[in-house]
Amino acid sequence: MKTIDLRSDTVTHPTPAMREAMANAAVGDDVYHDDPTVNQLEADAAELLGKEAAVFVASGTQGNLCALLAHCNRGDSIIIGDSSHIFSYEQGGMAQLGGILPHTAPVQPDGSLRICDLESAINPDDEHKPATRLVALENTHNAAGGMPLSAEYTAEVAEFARRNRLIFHIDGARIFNAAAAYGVDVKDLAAGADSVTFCLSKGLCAPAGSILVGSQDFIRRARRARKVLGGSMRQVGVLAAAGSVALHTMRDRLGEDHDNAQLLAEGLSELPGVRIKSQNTNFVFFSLADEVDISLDALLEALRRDYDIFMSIYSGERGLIRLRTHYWINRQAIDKVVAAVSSLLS
Ligand code: TLP
Repeated sequence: MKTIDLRSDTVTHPTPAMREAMANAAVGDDVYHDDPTVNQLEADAAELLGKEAAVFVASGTQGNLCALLAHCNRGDSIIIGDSSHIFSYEQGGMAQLGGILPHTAPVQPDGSLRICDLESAINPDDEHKPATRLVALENTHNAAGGMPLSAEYTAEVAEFARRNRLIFHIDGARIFNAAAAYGVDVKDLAAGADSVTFCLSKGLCAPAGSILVGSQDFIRRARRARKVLGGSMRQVGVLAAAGSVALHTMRDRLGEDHDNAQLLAEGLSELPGVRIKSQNTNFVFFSLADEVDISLDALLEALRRDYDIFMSIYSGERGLIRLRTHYWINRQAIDKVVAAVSSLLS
């Protein structure tokens, strides 16, 4: 990728090793459980997260929706962060397709939900009220700026869920970034959760695919949900092969993306006119000072036109530019970005 694309880590292309694995993948009909490459990926993913079973799904959105459809009945309520991806960016699939009601709790600046807010979001056992069935966290938290949640905090939420007989789901689209940030085994971040979705695309660079993990019985129901969503694919080992390379070779390098995000934030922070709002894991958010006489749109357009650098305006808050580092952004790219922004602002 010669373009420097910082809009998201979803833009990552597969690596040469992934393309080779895809070309050579053994395949079969996955609806019959006959695809050896998918079966191996699912077994490896379940093991890695410390759960009984796993199912390969098309996307993070599909993984989260399969989880909610498998865990909840129509009319159930779930407790979810008010800026969570599931609530804000998945078209309300839980309500559209599952008849599930979200009850939001405020996401704190560190990406957490306060236990007191979770307690007060539980409906009483009252025939007027939807039954509260589940609580969900997001790790790392996208809208909070890539904030990683710790194993200690996750354990507290797991304990809250157990105490209140609630199911606990984690949208762990970037859970390996959280594991890298805390230097812990991802199992520690998944412990206590009944289900976790994570993405093989994004920072791990697979061209597509996510995994949902949980108990055998839950995964059997999630497979049914995947089927009704039209997400059961056939010789999908060609995608799972890339996913396997992602799972086995791309996790341990995520710290480099975090270091590069830090370098990027440091470089940009030295430019007059740039205000860094936050830098966590592989995310950087920045805005322009009032005295700068170029608009955000004009800056982004000039970066694209003159330097082949792509950034995006963050839709969750006015005036913020959102950057994500990933495998295809190296240190030279960081230097080029800082130099380009510097020359456009001077
Ligand atoms: N997030 C995308 C966009 O949809 C906003 C991005 O560029 O960050 N959970 C989290 C926390 C996510 O950030 C995303 C994708 C998903 C789930 C959904 O994953 P996909 O795109 O595979 O459906």
